[in-house]
Amino acid sequence: MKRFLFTILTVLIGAGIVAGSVWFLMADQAEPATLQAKLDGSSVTVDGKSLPHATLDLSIYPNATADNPGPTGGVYDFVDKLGWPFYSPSTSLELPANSVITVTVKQYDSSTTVWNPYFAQAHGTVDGTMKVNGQTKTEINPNDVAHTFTIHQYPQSDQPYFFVSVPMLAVGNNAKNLANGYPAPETIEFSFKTGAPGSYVWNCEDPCGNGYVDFGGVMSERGMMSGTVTVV
Ligand SMILES: [Cu+2]
Repeated sequence: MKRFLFTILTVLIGAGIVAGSVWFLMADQAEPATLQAKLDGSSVTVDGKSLPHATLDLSIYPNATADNPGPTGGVYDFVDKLGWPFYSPSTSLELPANSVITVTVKQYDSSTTVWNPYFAQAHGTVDGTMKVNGQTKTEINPNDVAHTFTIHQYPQSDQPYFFVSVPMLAVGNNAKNLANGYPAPETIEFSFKTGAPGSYVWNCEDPCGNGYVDFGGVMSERGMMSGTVTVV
């Protein structure tokens, strides 16, 4: 009888830990407000098809400051949020379907060498290129990557294939901060085509977090280095 009670107690404690973790992680993963790409009225011809054009502006900051507090909610509200990089103004992105999207990123962070040189190349963009400070390129040096912007499927998905990955050029490690508390940014611009409506995710593939091979922490944190892409 004693052993039976002990077993029941152990199972109940286990269930409590699982339930508590789910609650904790769901609270952490609150989705930031949606940022919509703006249709600008023009159209772009890709593969012989004329498609509507939309733009999306993002920034990547190396850390929050008093004037730029970054995302709220999530684990970094009560750990050391000030020391970690984040995409801004949101990581929840909404894109029009069957359109060409031009994303412009102002990148203010220094480099952490990307583990896999594949993620130092542009993939899934129009013509396979990106513009880095106005220059057309297909790749950058893996040592000069600060972050990546990588859109992909959920595993086991029957939605239209969608994969875009672009490396974000780092500012120099000795770059001086300006009055706003950040160095002058690098500008990365890239365009890609959306297909039919669907729900996707994106994340950074550069080891800018902590934990296992620096892929923990902010790397999986909504509002920082991971988010959603909804094609509508
Ligand atoms: Cu990153």
